[in-house]
Amino acid sequence: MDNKQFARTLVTAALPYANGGVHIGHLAGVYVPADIYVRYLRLKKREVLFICGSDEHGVPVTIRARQEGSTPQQVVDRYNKIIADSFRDFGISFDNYGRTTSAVHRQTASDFFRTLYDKGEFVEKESEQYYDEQANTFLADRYITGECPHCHAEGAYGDQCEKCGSALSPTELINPKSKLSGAQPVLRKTKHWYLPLDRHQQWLEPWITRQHTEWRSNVMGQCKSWFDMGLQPRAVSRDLEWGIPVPVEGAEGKVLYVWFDAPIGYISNTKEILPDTWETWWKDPSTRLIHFIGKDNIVFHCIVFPAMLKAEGSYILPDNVPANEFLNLEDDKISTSRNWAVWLDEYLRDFPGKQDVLRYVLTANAPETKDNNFTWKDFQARNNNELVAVYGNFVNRALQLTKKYYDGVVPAPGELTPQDRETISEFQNVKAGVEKLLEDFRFRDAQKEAMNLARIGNKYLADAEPWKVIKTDPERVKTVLYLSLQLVANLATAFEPFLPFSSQKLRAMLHMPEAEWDRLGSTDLLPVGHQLGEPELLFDKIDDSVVEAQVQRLADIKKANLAANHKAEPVLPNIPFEQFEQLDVRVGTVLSCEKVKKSKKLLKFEIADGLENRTIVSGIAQHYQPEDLVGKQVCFVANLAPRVISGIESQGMILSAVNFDETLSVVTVDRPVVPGSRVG
Ligand code: B3M
Ligand code: ZN
Repeated sequence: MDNKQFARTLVTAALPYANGGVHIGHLAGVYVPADIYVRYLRLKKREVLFICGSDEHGVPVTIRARQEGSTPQQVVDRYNKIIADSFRDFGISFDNYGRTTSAVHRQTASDFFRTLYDKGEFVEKESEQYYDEQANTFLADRYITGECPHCHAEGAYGDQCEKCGSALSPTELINPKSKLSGAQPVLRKTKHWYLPLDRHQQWLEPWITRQHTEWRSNVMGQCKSWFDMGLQPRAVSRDLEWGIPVPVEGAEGKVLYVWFDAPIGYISNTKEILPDTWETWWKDPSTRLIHFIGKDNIVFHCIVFPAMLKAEGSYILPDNVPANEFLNLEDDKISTSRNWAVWLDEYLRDFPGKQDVLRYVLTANAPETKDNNFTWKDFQARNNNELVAVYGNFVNRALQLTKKYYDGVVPAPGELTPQDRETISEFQNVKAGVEKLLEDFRFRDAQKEAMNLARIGNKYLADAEPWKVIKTDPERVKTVLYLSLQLVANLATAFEPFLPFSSQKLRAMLHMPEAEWDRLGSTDLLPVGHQLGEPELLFDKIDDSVVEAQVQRLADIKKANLAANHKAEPVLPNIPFEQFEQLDVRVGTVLSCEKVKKSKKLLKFEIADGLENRTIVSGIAQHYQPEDLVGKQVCFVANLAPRVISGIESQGMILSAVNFDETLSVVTVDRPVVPGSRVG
């Protein structure tokens, strides 16, 4: 829908679970695009509100608390702060960042449930669910583990097998066990309230598929597949202690399902800062509501929450839900449990002051239409080749030349040449381009379009060559630098939604107090005679060693994960003791060790074996430097029939352990022994 018909825009960003920090996937998928959009609307002087907060209920929080031996409240207090700090550090400019444990939220969510209950919008149903008789509690899906019915892996959860990825329900698990007590859970009857989505399908389906054809194709695709399967009633309560109590008689021990209360958090977090006018933002049809989310939240924002709002009856519905796909890290799915992520607090520790570099790279790689990939090499390349070499370089040249020729004062332009006119017409187009793309939620392309201003500027300077022309036609240089400085000022404005820190720094250098979006494209942002500030570098190069350290950190994590998940090979069939006795394993001291010529893998050993010494050839050259083995005591099979390897007779075999990653480690003894000692 054309957004001009709306008086104001309410933008929400998914409420992150307060059971972990924020990583680049969150930032790229939700918070940076939402922030760009909001900053843009503010620059356009539109009325806008940007709402977010921590999602503090749900089973993951209770699991985390149990693992740590703390309470759910302690967990969410800690992570709420970490998350809020990260967002603030990265310039995510929420008008309110609330919490779903706040008093206003508890009341709002509780009232919302009660309204739907009183209107008869729920269906009450009894069902059988697993109960832990030792812990005296019903078990959330995640609290039940067992054998996966599909791949037969142990340790599958009641909602999902992480080995084969199948979605499960707890009763499908073979040999279910409670994670609380280890006991086998039993099925017990329990009553819950369901939102009958099946009844809502008849208005939801045309509302999305006919009235919102402009929604992104990934969003539309998911909605259609839900409709095709036929919507089913969804339980909105749970048997749990942590959460907002179900406000109905006879509902002791039951709380609102976290996905029922979380989206209401958008409403309560609005109410919190605008207790008198929040209804204008939620109930007036001239308000436009936009939800920024990741793709795993599509069904809740496009189907469940709209059904809740419609059932309540007095709320507006979202006008758009620009959901992103996922960002991978170095070609692997980001995973909190495997620590496969770049955490925002760690990034800032390693790259202080470089928030905008990450914002830039994440937007350039935004997973808008398909999953995308973050790599440290690409991060470095985009910084060095785009931010430094294109944007920073242009700004620096324009400012340095102005300083050198005119003491940093904006010179008066003379007559314009055809080249000047062409440049002006090119950069005047950028405003319309960026705006159209932003209004269509195409942030990557919008940022690229903003970057075009710097490309135009670099080309203009390279063609006009003021550093040469100054000697022959100094008047001409005034025009060239005047226009270049206008381009620089335009860059500061155009990048304001994308790279707020850099724009602010650049405006300070230009002595330009405010960014005026409506004047984007003008050739008089900086008046003649205006005194500029001291030029500084806007961006700086990132060295190879810095990104190599990050790549190494990830390689170490990968290795640790592999080691942690490695399962030993099955043991070979049993052998009788006599057969074992036939094997003669001894300890020998390495007298000398050298590479076998023309072989990559082989080392030749001289081993003191307490008898006549012997030569052994072993395939471990890729795992050891020969000199590091000299003097070591190693174990070897002494009665293996000699074999000729690469022309050398090998009299035995040195024993090595084969690690999970196929690296080899020779078997040595724990304290020195006489060469030739038997191992047994
Ligand atoms: N906390 C899930 C998530 O972070 C959930 C979003 C709630 S938005 C109302 O993916
Ligand atoms: Zn499985």
